Amino acid sequence: MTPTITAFERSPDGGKGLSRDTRVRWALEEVGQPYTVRPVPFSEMKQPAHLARHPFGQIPTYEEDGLVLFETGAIVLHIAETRPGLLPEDAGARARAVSWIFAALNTVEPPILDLANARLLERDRPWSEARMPLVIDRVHDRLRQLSQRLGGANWLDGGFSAGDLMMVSVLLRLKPSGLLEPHPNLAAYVARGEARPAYRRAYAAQLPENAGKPQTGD
Ligand code: GTB
Repeated sequence: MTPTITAFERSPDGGKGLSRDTRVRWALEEVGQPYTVRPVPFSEMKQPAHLARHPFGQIPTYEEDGLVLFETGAIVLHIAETRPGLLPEDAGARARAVSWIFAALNTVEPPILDLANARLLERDRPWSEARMPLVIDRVHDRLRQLSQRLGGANWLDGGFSAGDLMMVSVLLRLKPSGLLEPHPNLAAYVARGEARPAYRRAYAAQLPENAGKPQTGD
């Protein structure tokens, strides 16, 4: 059965590819899996039909043969485990790729989200200006560590994997801020991810003008 994912009916980023359905689309494109999209209007996100798919009323979700998943980490891992192309064959390398998925979501993404919240939601608070340098420093601390580990390699651990897909997806959120620029190997890493044909297809598919068109997955 063709999987169905949910996405914002109208993404607040206007099609910049920053909503989390993009990483799921990207994973599906990498493994050549066609999919359909169920757009969810804001008015329906916290209604029972969508809460049955996602307990927190968010996007994306993933449905296939009666299986309903939420959380992009779980969804991308499921896609990678059920189709070839996103995880290495070797058991150790596979486990390390999974570590990078978790690292992207649990270690690198939180300070990036904190920065987004500080800029978007907390700007008017009296303490906002004083806190901002701390928030930015925490992002740079993680970027420095990641940059050191990546060094001159193309990908985090051998060939491109679901770990890179998740890490690049997380770092993409920083692109408009310019915070990647002091870490040139990370900026190049993100650009390598964006240049992948599967990413290009995922990006094109999430553009508002392509909503509702069939997604081929190849
Ligand atoms: N941990 C979950 C996951 O990884 O799946 C987080 C899912 C999540 O935050 N979903 C967001 C959502 O549904 C959309 S992607 N929000 C609605 C709600 O919580 O009610 C986050 C997002 C939103 C907007 C932008 N943007 O405009 O740039 C970027 C990212």
